[in-house]
Amino acid sequence: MIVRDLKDADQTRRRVVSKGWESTRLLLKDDKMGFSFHITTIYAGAELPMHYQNHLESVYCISGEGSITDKATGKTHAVHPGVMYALNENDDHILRAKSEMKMACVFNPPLNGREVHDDTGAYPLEAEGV
Ligand code: 9YT
Repeated sequence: MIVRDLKDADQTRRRVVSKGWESTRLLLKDDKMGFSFHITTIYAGAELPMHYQNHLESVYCISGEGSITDKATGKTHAVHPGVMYALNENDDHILRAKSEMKMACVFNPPLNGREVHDDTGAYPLEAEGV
């Protein structure tokens, strides 16, 4: 069994800080679960174009308010506590945070640990571990 406390993980290299967001990666590839699991904070006012071409991601909003735009359809969906979205088609999207948002995120395949977005909004398949 694996048990980790977010407060402890926040003090380690599991916490990755980037432009407009930070994410603490509670489960990673090394844990051999077949997915990674993260608690992500999107800072208030952030507008994040993302396109995970190498990963499927699902996201559950724990707190905060914002929106997600599906670039393929142009449709914008409200994101608030209780809303889940799944990028089941590696969807190109823009996430906007009206207020700070806390999100629980799952990635398949799992992240290694230190991934941040490249110029296309994707994460590479091979990145440094924690
Ligand atoms: C919600 C979202 O995709 N934010 C970007 C960070 C990502 N979830 C991560 O690396 O944990």
